[in-house]
Amino acid sequence: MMCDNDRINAALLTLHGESTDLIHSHLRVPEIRVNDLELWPLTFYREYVSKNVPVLLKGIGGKFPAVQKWNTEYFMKVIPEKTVNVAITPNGYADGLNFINNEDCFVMPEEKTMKMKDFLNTLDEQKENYVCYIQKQDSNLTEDFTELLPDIECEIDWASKAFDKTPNAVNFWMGDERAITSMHKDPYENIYCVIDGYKDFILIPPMDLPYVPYKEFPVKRYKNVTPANFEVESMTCHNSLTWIAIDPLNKKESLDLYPQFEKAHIYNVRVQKGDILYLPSLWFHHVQQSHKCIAVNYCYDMDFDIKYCYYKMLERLCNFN
Ligand SMILES: O=C(O)CCC(=O)C(=O)O
Repeated sequence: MMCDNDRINAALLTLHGESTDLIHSHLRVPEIRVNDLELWPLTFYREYVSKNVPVLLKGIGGKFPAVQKWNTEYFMKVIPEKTVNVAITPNGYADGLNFINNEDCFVMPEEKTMKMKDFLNTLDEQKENYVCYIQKQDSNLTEDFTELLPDIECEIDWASKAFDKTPNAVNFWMGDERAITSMHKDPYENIYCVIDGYKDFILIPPMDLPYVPYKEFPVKRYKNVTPANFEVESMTCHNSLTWIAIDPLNKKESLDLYPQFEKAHIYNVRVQKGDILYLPSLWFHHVQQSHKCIAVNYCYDMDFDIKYCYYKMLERLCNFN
C-alpha cells in the first residue's frame, strides 16, 4: 500500500515529468520580433500569458526615445540635482542572503537619498565595499522621475490591452554591475524593458516549487555603509524571514545542501538594450546586470485564476502553510 507521502511524491514526479516533456524540454526562452502590433495583444495573451511562459521581444523597446537618449552623460546633464533613493550594500547583495557572524542571514540594504550626480559619480568610481543600486519598486519612475516621462511610456499599450488593466507600478532601475537581485518571485505579470546595457535573468518556473528550497533566516540590515566600513544591525520588527535558500550562481554548493534543486528547470536569458522580457507571474527570478545598466519595468497585477489555485495546492503539497 502506498502511504500519503509516497503518493504525494509520485504526484510531484508526474508534474515534473509531464512539464519537462510538454513545456520545458528546451530550456530556452523564445526570442521573437513583433511586426504587427495590432494583432500582438491577442497573440501575446494566447501564446504566452495564458500559458504562463516567458518570451523575449527583441528590439521592441527600441522605439522609446529613452533607448536613444538615456545614459550616465544624459542624466548628468538633465537631472544632476535630482534627489534619488539608493540601496547601498558592501557587496551588491541587497534583500538577499549574506554570511554574517558565521550564519546565513537575509540582509536588507541601507537606503540613502543622494543627488543623481553623486550617484552617477559613485558608479564611475566603483569603490570597494560600496555598491549602489536604484531599485525602489514603488512606481519610482512615474512618481519620482517625472522629468524623464516624455522619453518613455507610462504603460505598455499592447500589454495593458492583453491584461485588460493598467500597470500597478512602473519602476526605474540603474546600478552597479556588482548589484544582484536574489532569487524570488512576485505576484505580478512583469514587462521588463532594458534601456541601456543588459540584464541577465535566471528563471525557474513556478511548478518547480518542490525543487526550490526555502528556509528561515535571521533578518539584518546594513548600516553606515561607506567604502571603508559598514555595520550590520538586527531588525527589531522582523526576527526572521522564510527565503529561497539556493544561490544559482553557486550551484555546486546549493546542490550539496539541497540535492533536489537538480530537478529545477533553469532558464538563462540576456535582455539587451531595446529588448523586453515578459516575465510571467510567480516565476522565480535572479537578476544580474552590466555596469550602469538602465531598465524600466511595468508590473501588472496577476489574475488569481485556476493556475493560481493549482499553485496554492502545490504549496500545500510541498508543506508550505
Ligand atoms: O532588475 C533587477 O535587478 C530585479 C528585477 C526584479 O526582480 C523584478 O522586476 O521583479
